[in-house]
This record gives sequence, C-alpha cells and structure tokens, in this order.
Amino acid sequence: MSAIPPLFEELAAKGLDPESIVERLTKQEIETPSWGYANSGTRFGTFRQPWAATNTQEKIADAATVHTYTGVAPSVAVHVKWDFEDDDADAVVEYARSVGVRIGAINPNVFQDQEYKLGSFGSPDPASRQKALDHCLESVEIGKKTGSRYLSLWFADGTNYPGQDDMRKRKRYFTEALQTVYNAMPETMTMLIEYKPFEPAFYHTDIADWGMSSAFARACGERAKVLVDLGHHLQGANVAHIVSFLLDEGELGGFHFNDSKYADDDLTTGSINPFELFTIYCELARAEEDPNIDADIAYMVDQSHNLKPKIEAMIQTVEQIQRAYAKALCMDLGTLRERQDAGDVAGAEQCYVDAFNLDVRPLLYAARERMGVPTEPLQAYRASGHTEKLAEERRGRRGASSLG
Ligand code: PSV
Ligand code: MN
Repeated sequence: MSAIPPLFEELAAKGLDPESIVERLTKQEIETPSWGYANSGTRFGTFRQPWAATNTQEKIADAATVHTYTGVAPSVAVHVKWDFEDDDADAVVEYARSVGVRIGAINPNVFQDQEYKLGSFGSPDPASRQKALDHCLESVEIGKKTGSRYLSLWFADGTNYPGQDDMRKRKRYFTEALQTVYNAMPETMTMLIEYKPFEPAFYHTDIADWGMSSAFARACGERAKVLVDLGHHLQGANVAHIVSFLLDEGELGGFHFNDSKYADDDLTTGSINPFELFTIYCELARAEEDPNIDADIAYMVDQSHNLKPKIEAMIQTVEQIQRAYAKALCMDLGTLRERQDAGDVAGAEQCYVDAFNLDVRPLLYAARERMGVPTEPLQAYRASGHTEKLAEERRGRRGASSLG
C-alpha cells in the first residue's frame, strides 16, 4: 500500500508551488454583510439572539471580529436603509476605521417601503420610480463618502400574476433608471447588478437571470457588471458555467456567497454542495491566472443566520470559502489540460476529484500563520467567550431586523 505524502511534497511533485498557493491564500478578501450580524428571520417569525448586533456600530464591530480571527475579511457591505441615518456616513466610516475594517459595497434598499408594492424602477407608478431613483442617487453620494468601490443593486421588482403589468415597458423603465444612476457614479465606482428568478415576485422578476443583468449592464457601460448570488438560480443551474461565461465576457463583477438546498435559503456557503463551490472556484482561480481576463471581483457573503450565532456562522463561512479556493489552487492544471485535449474524460474528471479530496489544512494553516491569525479561527473564536460577552452587553436591546 502506498503511503500518502505530506501535502506540500505532493503538490511539488505535481509541479505546483505550495509557497505561491499560500501567498495567494493570504491575499484573498471576503466581504461580510452588515445585515448578517443583526437579528433576522423568515416571514413566519424572528427568533432573537441575545448577542445579535442592534445598531450599525455593533454590526461593524462584529465584522471586525470576523476579520480579527480570519485575517481575510477586511470590509463590510452595508445596506443604506438599515445602516445609515441622516448624514452619518462620515461617522460610520470613522468608526469602521477605528475597529480595523472599511466600508465595502453600498446596497440601496428599494424593496421595503409601501410605495414599492408594484415595484421600484419597474413600477407603473411614476412617484414610486422616482422615489427609487432618488434613493439610489443618494446611495451613490453615501458611497462617495464611504469611498466604496461598489454600488450593489438588487431589485425585488416583478409581477405576481400573468398580465399584471407590461414586462417590456418595465424593462425600458429599468434601462433608463439604471443609466441615470450609472451616470451619477464617480469613475472609481462599479455598479453590480444582481439577478434573481423568484421571490418576492413569483410570476416574473424584472431581472431574472445573468443574461438580463448582463444586458442591463451593457446598456449602462463598462463599469456595470453582473453580481452572482449563489442562491438566486433555479434548481440544477450550472453556476460554474455561468461564472466561466461571465468571466470570459469580462462581465463578472461580484459574488454573494451562500448555499441553498431549495431556493434562496441563506445556508452557510459550502454546507450543502461544497463540490459545486469548488468547481466555481476552479473557474475563478484559472481566471486569476489568465492575463486576458479581468478577475477584479468583489467577493461578498450574503447570509443571514436565524439560528446560529452570527459571528460563528460568518467565521465558519469564511473558512469554507478559503477551503474551496485552496482546493482549486491545488488543481494539477497541466495534467488536466493534457487529459482534456486528449479527450480523456475520466482522467480529466479525476483531476477535479483529486484536488477536491485533498486535505488543504497545511496550506490554510501556513497562510493563517503568515497573517498572524489563529490557525483554526472558528475553534479559537468559540473558545474566546466573545459570544457570551456580547450576550451580556446586548441582551434585552431590541435588534434591528433584516431580510435574508
Ligand atoms: C435578495 O434576496 C438579496 O440577495 C439581495 O442581495 C439583498 O440585498 C439581500 O438579499 C438582502 O437580504
Ligand atoms: Mn444577494
């Protein structure tokens, strides 16, 4: 029986450089969402957690804790309506800086207010369309103050009944409004357009898939790109293929990581289908190595955990994403290409299986040591007693709720 060689030796034998893999792992950046630290629930109810963040500062502080333990989560995405009050953007930026993180993507909220019952940019009501436009323009201004590189747009727009509205008319409203917002953005800002084929609208959604996001992005300009939320596909969609296609078109702008068993379930990234996450990372890792591809992508988590303690869930998520990336970096690309070109189907697949099955902990430990963070972040966090301390501090305060 042949012995399993230590990982670094095994990789070197395949012509891979473990040191450069470790280096790439230290450069990985994953943005966590402010709304993932506050109480959240389903439409059936919210179970409050005593340690959940109850205001913007606490959400940012929790994101900073995740960064302290992982070393790869230096920014926090914000939702304008949930995180900002009048004119407090400078204070939010300053607070984030003081705890060691920065403000990342700005997410306008054009789905919650009563005026949006029939939609926002796509609404038949001109006043609702104007309100949504004003809010997005205001979000651009906030983004300027926070120095955010991304304006991240998701629309709940759609219809619930056949014939409810004219889909083509709504598409035109969307193009016009998106262009107006795009033109108001500074050169340093990129617009991310997120798609979703269902929920809360269930007959049609105005931006149902990546092709529609892409068409709207092209109607705006070069700094408008597609955002892929892993929970926003119909069952069975090959997301790795979508990612590879968008990368090749130079249209992939960002990710919302999560996992799902049924729909937009907001489960922990990699908890249901870690192999799919790995195949997605194979596309991303290859693109990073290709000088002809723009792989400047915003990697963000979009999860709201109803049961798990928020910070634990987020650290666990970051670890899952790191693991998938590390495995993708261990792919024996030379052999894979040879086998693909030779039509060696089983052999090519085996390259994927072999990389996926590797225990990549030695690489992750080395990267974490280099970054000066615990080698097992979740374990270290759980042993720290921080969740219990937060519960003492925050218990009884009414947490701001968010959607998932
Ligand atoms: C909508 O389901 C979504 O994925 C969008 O990204 C929102 O901004 C986020 O969730 C809010 O929970
Ligand atoms: Mn999302």
